[in-house]
Amino acid sequence: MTGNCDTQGHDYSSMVSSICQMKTNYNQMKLRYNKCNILLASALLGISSLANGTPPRKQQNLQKPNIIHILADDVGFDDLSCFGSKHILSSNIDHLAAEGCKFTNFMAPHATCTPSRASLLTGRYAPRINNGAGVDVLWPTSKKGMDPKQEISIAKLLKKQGYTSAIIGKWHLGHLPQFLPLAHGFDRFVGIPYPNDHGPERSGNTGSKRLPQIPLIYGDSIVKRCDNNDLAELPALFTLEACQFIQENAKEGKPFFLQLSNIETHTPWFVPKGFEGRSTIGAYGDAVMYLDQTVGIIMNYLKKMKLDKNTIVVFSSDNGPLVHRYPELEACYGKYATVDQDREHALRDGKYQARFEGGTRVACIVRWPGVVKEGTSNNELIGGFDFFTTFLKIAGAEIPTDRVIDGKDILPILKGEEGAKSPHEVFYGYTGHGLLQSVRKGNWKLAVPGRGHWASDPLAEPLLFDLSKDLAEKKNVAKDYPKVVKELLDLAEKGNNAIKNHKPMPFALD
Ligand SMILES: [Ca+2]
Repeated sequence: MTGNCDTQGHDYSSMVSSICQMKTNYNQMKLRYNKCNILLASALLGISSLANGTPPRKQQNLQKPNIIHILADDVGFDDLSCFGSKHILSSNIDHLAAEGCKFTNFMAPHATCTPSRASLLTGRYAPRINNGAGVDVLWPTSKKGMDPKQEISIAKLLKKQGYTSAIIGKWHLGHLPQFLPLAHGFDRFVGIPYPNDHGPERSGNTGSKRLPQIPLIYGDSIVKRCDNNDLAELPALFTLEACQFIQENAKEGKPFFLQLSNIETHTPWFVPKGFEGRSTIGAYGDAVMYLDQTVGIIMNYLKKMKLDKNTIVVFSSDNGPLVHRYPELEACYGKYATVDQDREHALRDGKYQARFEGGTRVACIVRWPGVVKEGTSNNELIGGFDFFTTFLKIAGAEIPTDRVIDGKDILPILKGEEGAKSPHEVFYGYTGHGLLQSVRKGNWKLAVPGRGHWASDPLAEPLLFDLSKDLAEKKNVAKDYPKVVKELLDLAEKGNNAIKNHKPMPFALD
């Protein structure tokens, strides 16, 4: 890289400094525990060569583009300046958007980490996972996970096309070895198995403070238990590891798939000292800006490696933002988990519920030079699981036919082809275990009555919103359109039956 700058020319000396400090920390850890594997050592020692941006030695197969999905955690739809934030300047992500396309009608597709990530990797609504058992938020005490014997991950399918795959960052699909990424066909995993707020400070659902310190895992081995200072440094480490992975594949001339699931902006919003107070809206804003900086470094590195033209880069969040104050979290982490409820959002509600748009509609950007038109915006409804099918088709891989795959090929939409329409006439808002909370058809959105789940209260009567006029879902028009309510309630029943009977969703296209 030229100096310590990101794609916008901003200085990131503090991040380099924090990486160097991390190198020291981890060398000390290595001495203490002698558990550090070769990968860790090579990644840390490779800082200087990474900084030089060594170009690839072998020509990559241009028919097989690399794929990088930068998966943010709990970032709000409008908490990026390119998506309308007036409080958070995300200049590197904005730059990514300027070089690609913004998708303004993108569904995560679930409202919490575990089901959303399961869906991304399998192309299926999460309630279908594990033969219909579904997956919901997992804890360090959980014995369950996404079962590789029952699910086929994108990594496993891309491998047959010559791809090397890595997940770097948060996993959250089961922390026991039989559920970790290597068991799902990933060649590399560097990260934490569950969220950064599932450490000993957290009482959570366990009713005690007996949770262990967050483990940092390489492959399937725990190399370190993270304290709060370590957690603040993890995004830098993950960025470094991502660059290392890119570099190694570039040297080999192999196509790669990288899911960089950095932990920002999941609570606690710890950042290195250089980032404290960088935003004007507190710890959450600082965390978004830290995330933004890591995106800039990745993009700058790709360009220096001359890989950016043959790499699809997707940026999205796994679910909506934390919008309600949680006394339990505040008690654990203070200002690093205290939500500013006065801040207005474009969408109603947020993380934990699929009833309103704020839980599942998130910012999404795709950059692919020569294919995705620069500086464009698209409002067709697409879902996170569509990337599963689309990436596989681009790579020339087979889509599994022995199970229902909900994800559709959205390449025509990515290309901005004239007349390219959403492949989802109906879209469902499910919890990970199959509680249906909403149904969308076109601009009609029905909040389905039923019991509450996490942040959502029980709902006695259906609510209907016209998203074309009321994106914030403030005006319930159910009484004005009883036929629409009935149609969507019928679709809700059909959707539930489709999930229950392992069938495609209503109106799903082949
Ligand atoms: Ca999340």
